[in-house]
Amino acid sequence: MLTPGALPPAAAAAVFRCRRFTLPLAREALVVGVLNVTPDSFSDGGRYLDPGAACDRAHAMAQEGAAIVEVGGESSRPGARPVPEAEELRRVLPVIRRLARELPIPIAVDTWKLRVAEAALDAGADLVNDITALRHGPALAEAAARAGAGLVLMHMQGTPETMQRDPAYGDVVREVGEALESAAARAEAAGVAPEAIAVDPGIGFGKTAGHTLELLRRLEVLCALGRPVMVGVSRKAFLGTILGDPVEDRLEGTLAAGAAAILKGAALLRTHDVRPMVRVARVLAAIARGAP
Ligand code: HH2
Repeated sequence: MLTPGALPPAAAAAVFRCRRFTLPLAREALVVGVLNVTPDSFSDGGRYLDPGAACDRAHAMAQEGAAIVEVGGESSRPGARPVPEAEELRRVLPVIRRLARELPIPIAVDTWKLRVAEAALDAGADLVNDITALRHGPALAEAAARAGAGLVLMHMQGTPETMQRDPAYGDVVREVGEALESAAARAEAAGVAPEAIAVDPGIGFGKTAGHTLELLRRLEVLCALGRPVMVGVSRKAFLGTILGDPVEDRLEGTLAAGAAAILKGAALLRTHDVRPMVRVARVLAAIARGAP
């Protein structure tokens, strides 16, 4: 059971361990750069299908200050259907293999499929982002534990295909928090180190704009779980609902919502717009320190 404010955000682990890397969390919120090697992702679909273009983009994001680059081979936008495993592997493996040799920062793979996660870890990925929060059993966590990899557990009500039809909650913050804490406990039971686990409320995954705004408004309750919280507001539909803008024109909304999440204690911001989000995080960290 969650008690709002039971633990201050500072009680969260001060580092996030992902295999070859140990990322500090106390200094400033870290930015996770999104790299979708898919034809149909809602924002960058079709832009990085060529592995060379994808790797160039990953290097650019690292230069812009990303702390992690996340490679995804299956869109999870509302209405999306699962991609066959072989196709997802074909998309992500060449990019992860090359980036593992070249990139000075950790590489995440965005997948809920055990075989894809295992192959990505073999190819050199440092963490797995599971948008189903171990819904398919503990094997994904066991694979992450064997590799010493990080694990992000994201909340989703339903599946991408159906999740936005009629999402419903009693208290969305309490339900999401309890589900995430239970998933994190299962990950620990499967052998993942507590400092290698982050949780994510899953903005837009089986949530109305109202649910999303309530989650952001009370994000400190999730941060009080004492685990690093990742938030992915980047260019998402709730920003279109508020401002009426199309996907390609949601930068200010992304930065405003990202800043709000940081001020509530989010440790990791998952975004397409790395440079501006990094600059926002740096200024907020300087204000929190009271020194440049
Ligand atoms: N959002 C998306 C995908 N994966 N993972 C986490 N942990 N948190 C998120 O908010 C999140 C996620 C959706 O964004 P994107 O990857 O840009 O689009 P698509 O699913 O269409 O590829």
